Amino acid sequence: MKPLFTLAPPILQALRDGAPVVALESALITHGLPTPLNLEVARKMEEVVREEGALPATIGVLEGTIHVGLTPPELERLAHETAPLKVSLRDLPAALAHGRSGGTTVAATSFLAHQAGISVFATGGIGGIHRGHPEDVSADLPALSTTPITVVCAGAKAILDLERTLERLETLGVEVVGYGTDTFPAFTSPSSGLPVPARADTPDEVAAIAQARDALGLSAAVLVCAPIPAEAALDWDEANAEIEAAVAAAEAQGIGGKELTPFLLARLSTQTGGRSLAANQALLLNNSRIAARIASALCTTAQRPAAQGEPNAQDH
Ligand code: PSU
Ligand code: MN
Repeated sequence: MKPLFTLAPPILQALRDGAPVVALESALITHGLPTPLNLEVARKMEEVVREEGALPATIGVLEGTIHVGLTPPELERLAHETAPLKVSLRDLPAALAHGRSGGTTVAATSFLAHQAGISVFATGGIGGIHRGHPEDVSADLPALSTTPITVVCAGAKAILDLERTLERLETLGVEVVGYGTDTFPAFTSPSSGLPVPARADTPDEVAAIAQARDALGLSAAVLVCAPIPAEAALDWDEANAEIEAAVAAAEAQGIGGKELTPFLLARLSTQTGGRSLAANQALLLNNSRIAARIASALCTTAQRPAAQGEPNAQDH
């Protein structure tokens, strides 16, 4: 019988050795980016993590088996899959039972990375509450509130209602940390102008926040929000106008549910002549680099003797 879950041997070894590992998601490979850019970017993200001295573990589902740490041929298979599923948390059981293949969203990847013992995860932009459809709330949000992991992103995707999304993150107890910024980044633009509750300027500062969360036994993610590098960014007002047009097109075509996010991303790319796609790629690589540095900082500080003998909230 095929296993439900496999952990690549080098990842297992790194985790045993206390070496830095960064989880990467695969819904952006199957549903976020067009072929052949999807495979190219997935490989580049892994490369960037390696450059920073950490091990990448791209997570996905192949023929009913969860892979934590897809091998290069497995990554290629997933990227070339003809009708891949977009696998969020609720989709996992049926995907496994039916032997399906698919890319895991932020919700599913966070859960699986945490199960595997990986503490840091990089993505592009998290899901959230859709513009004009406050009832369409990404499963990413509740998943982040119950998964004690560190997620590095460029905020929530700009196609969303960022204000409502930020509010909901507060309700859910997710620590939102601006990385070198005091405002919530807007995915392909550096700032939404909305203030964030906390700020960190170095990987060590993020590591300290994650460790304090763990010491308290809190269950929610630390969401590290890094602005897209300026040279690749879209102007926020211009991006907003394009997003409004894309949202109107989705409305006119009756697109909703799990198809909405991929539709909006693809539509924006067409509208901006590929500029939103280039920006998406730049922020993914930037987030991967930052995640690797945070994973390394967590490994270094985890060995600090000061951590020993401290009270653990879970023991009381
Ligand atoms: N980041 C990107 N591109 C993407 C995504 C993130 O740069 O396509 C994916 C993530 O997997 C996220 C999903 O979980 O979009 C959100 O989809 P939805 O809004 O349907 O929850
Ligand atoms: Mn949705």
